[in-house]
Amino acid sequence: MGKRRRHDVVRRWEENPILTVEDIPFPCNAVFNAAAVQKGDETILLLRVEDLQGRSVFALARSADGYHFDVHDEPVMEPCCGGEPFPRYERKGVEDPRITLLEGVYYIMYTAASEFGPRLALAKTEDFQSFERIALISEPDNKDGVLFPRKIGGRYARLDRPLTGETGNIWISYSDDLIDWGSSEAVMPIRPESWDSWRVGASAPPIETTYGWLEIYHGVKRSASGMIYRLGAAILDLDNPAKVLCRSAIPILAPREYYERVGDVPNVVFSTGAIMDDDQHIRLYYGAADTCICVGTVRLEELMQFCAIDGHGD
Ligand code: BMA
Repeated sequence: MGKRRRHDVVRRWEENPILTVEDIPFPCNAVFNAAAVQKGDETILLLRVEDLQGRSVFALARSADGYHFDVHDEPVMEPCCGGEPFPRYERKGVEDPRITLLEGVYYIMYTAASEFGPRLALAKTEDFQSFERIALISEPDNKDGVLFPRKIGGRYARLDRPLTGETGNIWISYSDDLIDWGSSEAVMPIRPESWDSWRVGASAPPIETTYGWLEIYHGVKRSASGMIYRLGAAILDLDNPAKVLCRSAIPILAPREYYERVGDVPNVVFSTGAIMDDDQHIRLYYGAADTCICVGTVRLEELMQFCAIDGHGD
């Protein structure tokens, strides 16, 4: 099912994009970068929707088949509406949510954007009806936070991407309570000679597999006309995820289609959610050109073979 472009191991759904501004029941500029989770028979997306003022809010979409979605009438999280201290640090919006089911609770790690710089924030829901902010959990400049779905070595773990000057690498931190984080270690650096030479960041939350933690990540290259965002895959050691066992030498998905090339930010495929079904088929949800939402599919086995091609660590 879906169309495979030469060179991309991920097959694009033939009816991409699956969500555009036309599908959003309230006024907005763009919809992109959605968190994704399977809850029983239902696929739920938490959409980043940019309102007419240019700030992002979160909205909910539900689907019975993972490809056709209905969007709720109103946003479920808006920058104005968290209690103190959130409004101050969300003045420019709430962005790029990632959902992890951990100990029976759906945690949402997202970027709180303000003039103070991007910070990671954590919220939770149990029913996708009421959402509760928990805490701001990083200093600026930090983005691309993804929570692991279980404790590792007795502690909660997350990947994140602190900026180092203008470039940025993937790090790991640990916590006893999901609020205070430390024991940080660098996990995966940029590769100066490659498509991920400028910045790398975790995309979808890690998926546990027999091979290790599957981490779908984004890599950024700076070109004469701006940044190019592509997606890659890495396998992290199950017991020590700071150890990269395998990393795709070339992207698993790169902007090639018109809707990925042209939009508010051209040449962007950016994922914040992937779902692996019981048969090890992965549905990869991704924002295209910061303007719409698409889906592609790939089997775990195919990804593993792809990573293994000259794909060792750094
Ligand atoms: C990143 C994030 C994403 C965005 C991407 C491309 O820094 O802010 O939200 O999709 O840039 O513009």
